[in-house]
This record gives sequence, C-alpha cells and structure tokens, in this order.
Amino acid sequence: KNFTPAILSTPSFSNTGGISVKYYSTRSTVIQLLNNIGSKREVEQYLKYFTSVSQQQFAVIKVGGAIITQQLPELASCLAFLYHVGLYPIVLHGTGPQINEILENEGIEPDYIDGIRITDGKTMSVVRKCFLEQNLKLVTALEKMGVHARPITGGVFQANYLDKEKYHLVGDISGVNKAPIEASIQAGALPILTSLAETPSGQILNVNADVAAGEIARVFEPLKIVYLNEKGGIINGNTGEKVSVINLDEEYEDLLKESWVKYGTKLKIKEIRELLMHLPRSSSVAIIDVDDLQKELFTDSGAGTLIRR
Ligand code: X2W
Repeated sequence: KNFTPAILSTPSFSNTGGISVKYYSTRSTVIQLLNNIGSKREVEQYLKYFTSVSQQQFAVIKVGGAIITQQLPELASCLAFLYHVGLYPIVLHGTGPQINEILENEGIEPDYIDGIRITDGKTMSVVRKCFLEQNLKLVTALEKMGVHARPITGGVFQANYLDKEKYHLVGDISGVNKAPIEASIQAGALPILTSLAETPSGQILNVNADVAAGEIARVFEPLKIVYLNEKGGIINGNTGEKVSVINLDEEYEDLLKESWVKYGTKLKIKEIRELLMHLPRSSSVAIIDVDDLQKELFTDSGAGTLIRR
C-alpha cells in the first residue's frame, strides 16, 4: 500500500474555507503541529522516514487508562492527526484507574502484587467491563474526528496463567496473533487494542497493559515505541523530578535498588528492558505526556523519559 501523507501533498495550510470538517480538522492539526514543534521541513523528513516502512511498523502507542479519562480530546486529536497524514500507529490502552474506581465504590480494596492486579472472578468482570467501555470511548472519540478506528478487544493475545494461586485470572502472554491488527491497517483503520488475553481453552485473562504493549512492540518491531502516561514520564519518587534518560546497560541494576522503584514503575522498567533486549540496539522507548506526542514523533528533541540500552 502506498501512502501519500496529506502534509506532503497539501500546498498551503492557510485556506480552510469551504472544506469538509474532516479536512478542516486535518489542516488545523497540521497547523497546530507546525506551530507547536517547528519547521515543515523537519516534519516532512520524519514523515518520509515513517512512510518508508510498512505501516504496521510505524509505531506502537500504549495509552494509560488515566489518559482516556483526563485527556481524551487531546489524545484523539493527536491520533487523528497521524491518521489523516496516512500514519497508522498500533494503539493499546489500559484501564487501571477506571477498574479501581468501580472496585472502591463497591467497597473492594484494589489488590496488587508488584504492579500486577490480583484478579478474582468478581474483579475480572469489572476488568472486562472497563476495557470494553474505555475502548469504545476511545474509538468513538476518534470516529467523531473522521478517523476510521477498529476496536480489537480480543483475539490477539494467547496466554497461560501467570500464577493461578497468586494472581488468579492473570495471563502470561505466550503468543500474539498479528492478523487482526494487520487486517485493520490493511483496511485503513487504526487498530485500538485492549490487553485482555485468552487461554487455549478460552478463559479470558487480565494482562497488565504495559506488558501487553511490550509484546506488541516485540513482534512488530516498530520505528517508534511510545508509552503515554498522565505523569509525562517516570518520576523519581525521592526528588519528585522527571527522569529524562535511563541508560539500561549502565543504570538498570542500581535503579532497581532505589526505594522509589516499585510496583507499576518497577514492572514498567523491567518490561521495557526485557523488550529492548529483544530489539535492535538502536531501539528506545519514550514515556511521555499526550501533549508531547507530536514533538516526540516529529522532532529530534525528545520529551518525558527516554529508555534505551
Ligand atoms: C491491569 C490492566 C489494565 C492496565 C489492571 O487490571 O489494572 C493487570 O494488572 P493501565 O491504565 O495501563 O495501568 N492488569 C494484570 O494495565 O491499565
């Protein structure tokens, strides 16, 4: 499939009169992008680079559940921009905060071991409901911006029980079925994934969304791997400051000894390390805020936390 990014074929961004809402939103996001991050030439260079590979290899974007609640319009407009210029990221989202809110309203204390939710039968029904609801919310917001988005809420991750005694209905991913994702991109639709998995006998299991996004990145080997979180990176819990770079080869062992590296943060760093060990040395993972997504993708200057080997 040949892609002609709209930005390359659009001679002028100033005349927005008389064009459809879809194109208006494209043009306005292009203008916004150029205002935000600099020169058209820089953006064009990155667009050429991103369109030089098959679109399933452009990017994997993990969206933390909190972003769907707090920054849905910003997220949808960033993804709409990518779509309208002909780029098809694979999007995988979580739903951690929404699950916790429902559990807490029902008087159930959310329970984790090392950042992984202990998921009994009752919790699992909340997990499934939240994943479906948040997936629909994201897909609907995208459709409103003229984006063809495809909900993929199952059929991708095969898993076995991680540790049935300890975590109950939690999966350890054993395989990734690329077909639904490839078919979506082939059909010109952004694939929007949850991290729900299935055992060979059909039991649905809960999987941490950071972990599942890592598995997607491992099998697709994209040019860009981006984790969006509401904190805009990894925060050093002792100083309250954002960590700008983690060089795993030098820092990993010491980092794990830090008292603030625990729970979900520890799991995230471990998982990203595991992923980068399996990818070419030049690969890296950026953990950023939604507002920095375009800057991260289209300029040399990074934002948030960069993790590399
Ligand atoms: C996660 C899945 C959702 C998730 C959970 O139940 O919270 C496990 O921990 P965020 O918003 O990306 O944190 N599953 C097994 O990871 O969502």
